[in-house]
Amino acid sequence: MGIFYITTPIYYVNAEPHAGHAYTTIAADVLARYHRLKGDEVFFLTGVDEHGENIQKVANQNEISPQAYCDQIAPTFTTLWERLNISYDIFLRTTSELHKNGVKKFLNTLYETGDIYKGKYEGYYCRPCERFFTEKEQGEDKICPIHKLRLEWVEEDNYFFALSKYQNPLIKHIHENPGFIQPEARCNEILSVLESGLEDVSISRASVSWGIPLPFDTEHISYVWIEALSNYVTALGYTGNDDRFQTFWPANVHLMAKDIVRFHAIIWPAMLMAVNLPLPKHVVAHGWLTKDGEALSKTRGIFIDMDADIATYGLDAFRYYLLREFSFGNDGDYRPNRLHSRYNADLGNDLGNLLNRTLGLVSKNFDGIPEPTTPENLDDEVIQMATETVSKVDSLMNQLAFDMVLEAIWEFVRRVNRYIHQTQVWTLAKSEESKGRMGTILYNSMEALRVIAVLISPFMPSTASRICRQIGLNDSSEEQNLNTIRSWGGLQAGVEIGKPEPIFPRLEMKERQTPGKASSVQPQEVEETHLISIDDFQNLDLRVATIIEAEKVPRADKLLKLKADLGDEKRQVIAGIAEHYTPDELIGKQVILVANLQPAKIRGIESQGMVLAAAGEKDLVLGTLEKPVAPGTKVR
Ligand code: ME8
Repeated sequence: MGIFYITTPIYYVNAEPHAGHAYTTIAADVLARYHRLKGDEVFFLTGVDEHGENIQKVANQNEISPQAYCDQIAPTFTTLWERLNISYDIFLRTTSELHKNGVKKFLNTLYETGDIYKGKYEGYYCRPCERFFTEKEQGEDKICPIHKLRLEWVEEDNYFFALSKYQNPLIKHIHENPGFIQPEARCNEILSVLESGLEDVSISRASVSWGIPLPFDTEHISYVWIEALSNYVTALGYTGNDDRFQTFWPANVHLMAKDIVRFHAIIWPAMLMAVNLPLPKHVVAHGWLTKDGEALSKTRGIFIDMDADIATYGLDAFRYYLLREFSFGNDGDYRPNRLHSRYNADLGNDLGNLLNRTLGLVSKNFDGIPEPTTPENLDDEVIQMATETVSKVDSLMNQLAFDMVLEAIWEFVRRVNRYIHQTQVWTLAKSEESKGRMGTILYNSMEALRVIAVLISPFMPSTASRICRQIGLNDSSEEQNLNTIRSWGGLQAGVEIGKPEPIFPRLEMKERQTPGKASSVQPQEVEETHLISIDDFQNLDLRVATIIEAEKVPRADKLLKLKADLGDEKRQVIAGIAEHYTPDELIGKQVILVANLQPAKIRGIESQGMVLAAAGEKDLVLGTLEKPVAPGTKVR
């Protein structure tokens, strides 16, 4: 059993939380839940950053005291986290005594190291960022790149932290600890900042009154960032010998978006080095969640309507979409129509149907969970894939590759659906003899569902519980864990199954559901559920494309970047075929391209379509044409 301490940033309370905050917090929740499943002792910290000039200003605008203002806003965060089923262990408020006492202790320790000195600060300052910009960062026009506001010239008597002294120790630490800053692009960014030289940072503000006074000079208020960063230790009751602190420090993962990685990967580690504390193991920055390609902004009315989408698709589908759709380190554009497609395809068609058809057949033909008989090759394949999937998920989870974790689980879901199809299990009820075989296949399908339920439980906790109840694990998914799914046969034959009910009823695009209403939709006939209409098929724009260029995508073993000629236009396509084709052998090949697929960014590169291939368990063969035709020809 290991220890796992995970943190989100503590969010500013100058406005209510939005989907960007939800994205980080859901990702942290998934990790916390996954480590609990592994049997680790987990501590999951989130909270709010309540001090500083910006909060003071909003409170003034609202004509209330900053404390009263914070007391009003902080609960909007906890309410949202409850709605999003966030399993945090502590919600830290920086106005709490726990934090204030910890900060005093931390700053005194820092002061005693001799790395703090008093000086005058003159520089360009961004008020919303609450920070000075170094000369290199200011640029010629002196505009803050985040807030697009002109930087102000500010002169102050401040206390400074001798950050510059830590330039080389930080570079050394990064080189000696691969994976300290993730992903690699962010690590390189930090290294280049470090290599171009560090300036000392001011750690107090003379002109701000809403904050924690410096313990060694109470005339000065601690700079909000310095105070906020220390929340990661104050939340553990930092006193140097507190039990929780001893158990959980150093943090395993500090999670955030790329906007604040410099604070976490430079200033915070330097502060820790100064006071002689171990550094966090990983500082992980995910990408930016955008809407229609634009940054979320309340003032500009660019927001993600979480309430509407959760009401329509349910919380678990929303959580699934956020982590399945985007590659974690990259920016991701939130698109309700993609959520809709994933809901119907991945959740309804793949997972929901697997559960429905399995349980439908069990309840129609058996009293409770059927007894398995001697396995055949096909059964062994499924059982082996279950074990492989558990290992694959573990390794991808350690890389925080959430999208790939879910893809690996869904490869298994689709494999089990294919198993049901290959064995034509629904035809086996005819005779007593074939019914034995039917029982084995259905038992295995239920076992597969048990494995799937446990693996998805960090992402979709309520869905996992519902599946567990339906497959006869009376209680919930809670008694299951990563160990229980490492061996096959956890379900007891003869046990009564729960009431089969659809978990993701199909939704039409315009249909907005209210919570609770969803389950009133009836499941379709089990054997018909994989059929599509001719209209569905005609929605696909399939075209012949000639590959005119092909090259490997750097640092992506499976991906090739193709340029395809469609007659009157050229398309760039990222295809997961690098393990099966070399770039050279592709030139001149004619393939079939899904031409009206929404463009997507794969590893940061735009892909404008998808090539069709036959994908077996091990082989992948491109669909080509029997004889050459004009590029762009429609395939029907
Ligand atoms: O920076 N996409 O607080 P903050 C993805 N108080 N993540 C987003 C996002 C978006 N569009 N918008 C916000 C602060 N986030 C400081 C932190 S920590 C010691 C102090 C998430 O309210 C993301 O995690 O501005 C980002 O790093 C954080 O909110 C910034 O939150």
